[in-house]
Amino acid sequence: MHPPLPENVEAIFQQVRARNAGEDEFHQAVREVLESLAPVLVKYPEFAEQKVIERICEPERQIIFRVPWQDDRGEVHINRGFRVEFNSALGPYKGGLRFHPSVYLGIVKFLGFEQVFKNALTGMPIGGGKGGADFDPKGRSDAEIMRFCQSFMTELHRHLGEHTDVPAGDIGVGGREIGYLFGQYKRLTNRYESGVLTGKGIGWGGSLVRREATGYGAVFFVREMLKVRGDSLGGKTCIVSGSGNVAIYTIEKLQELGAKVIACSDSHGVVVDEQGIDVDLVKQLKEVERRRIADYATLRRGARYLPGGNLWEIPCQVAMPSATQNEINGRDARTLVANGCIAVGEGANMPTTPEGIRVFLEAGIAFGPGKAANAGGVATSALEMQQNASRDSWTFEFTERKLDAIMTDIHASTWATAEEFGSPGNYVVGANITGFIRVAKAMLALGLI
Ligand code: NDP
Ligand code: 2IT
Repeated sequence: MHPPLPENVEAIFQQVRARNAGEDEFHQAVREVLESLAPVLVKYPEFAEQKVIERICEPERQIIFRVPWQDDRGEVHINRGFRVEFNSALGPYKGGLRFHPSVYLGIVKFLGFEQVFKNALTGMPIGGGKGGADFDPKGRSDAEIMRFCQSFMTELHRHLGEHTDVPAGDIGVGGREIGYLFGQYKRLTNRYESGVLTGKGIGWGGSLVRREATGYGAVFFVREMLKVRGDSLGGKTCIVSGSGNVAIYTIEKLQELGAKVIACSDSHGVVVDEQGIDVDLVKQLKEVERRRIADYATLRRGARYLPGGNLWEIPCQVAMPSATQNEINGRDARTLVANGCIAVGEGANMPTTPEGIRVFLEAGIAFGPGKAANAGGVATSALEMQQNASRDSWTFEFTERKLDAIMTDIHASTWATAEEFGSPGNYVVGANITGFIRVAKAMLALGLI
């Protein structure tokens, strides 16, 4: 099913599999990068001689810890917390925290591994890491969320620092959780160390545009992919999976650029609104009232709710998966292509299965992999760190222009690398190789690390 790897790289992959048994998502993320690397090892034989691939696949440090907390009725719960500090060749470990019941070491490691190359692609001085907990925030009160965050940070704080490891949000972790986490870090350390977390609120060290950045950035990346094809987003019919942070600001920017978004979703079902999704209503439901997307259809005339529906069966020209990993399989990809989809931009991390990616690439549609397309979130986190370091705060317009320039640059460099290494138009190869070379060169320059 997978294309073969060169013999020496296959041996490395088998070793990674054996050393990290049962971590399927991590294996999947590693395999995808290794499949891109054959021409890199020809140009840079020192990477193989110095075992850079083996080193990059082994996290620098993995922290697993107990998170005990009490719910509002006084019942005790125990969750498992993680922080995988993957690679610090380019800067402090940087990457989000995910609170979701599916979280285990394999998920955190796949996310951390991808983060290393994504962060390198931004051109900013940030290494890669990821963390989280198998905690389910659904249905929990503010007080329960606060107690969980405080307990989580009570252990994690000793591993963090503005020059060491700088977490941010991911699934289940947004502005509210970052506030509780930052407050506890501040109490434990007696330091107002703004740069230790990003995604903070405006008024206490946060950056304008960070909330919007992943979604806006993903749309800028798709705009660039269409531009090289002599096309634009104007008038395009789009679908966006999820209805969380990334999905909401993807919808908002698509609409600003003249596209029509007719559907979005959550883990329970799909909402279809042929007039175009009312993004302010989605914000009110999800960001303020924390309700399900099903309620959208009861509040908006003409909208339909499909419980358990498959979003990818809705015909569109542009699809932006923005919910979770492996949400588009081979069959979904074939359906999208058959229905006329010409561009896919991954707002989520690894939302397309390897078979799905092959379908898109073979069909010749514009496919923007998450490492490149969703890098705007972490890039704007790095802009937040810059503002914290200089005790400055920039305007929305200035910060958005910087984000746009970074995404345009990531598009240009992944495009150029794909061409240089013999896979023109293939942004998967372009992103994997560009990120890998930047990290590998720094690792070699820093000695045997
Ligand atoms: P949110 O928690 O804000 O939203 C997640 C959305 O995805 C919700 O609509 C949720 O539905 C849905 N979802 C989550 N898990 C599943 C699942 N297992 N099956 C189906 N639907 C699911 O998270 P974000 O928007 O921040 O993150 C979305 C994706 O973007 C993730 O892959 C994340 O790693 C990636 N990402 C996030 C960045 C950021 O800055 N936040 C940056 C770069 C990438 P429900 O409410 O029903 O669970
Ligand atoms: O996957 C990601 O890039 C994120 N969740 C954002 C990480 C960050 O540090 O802003």
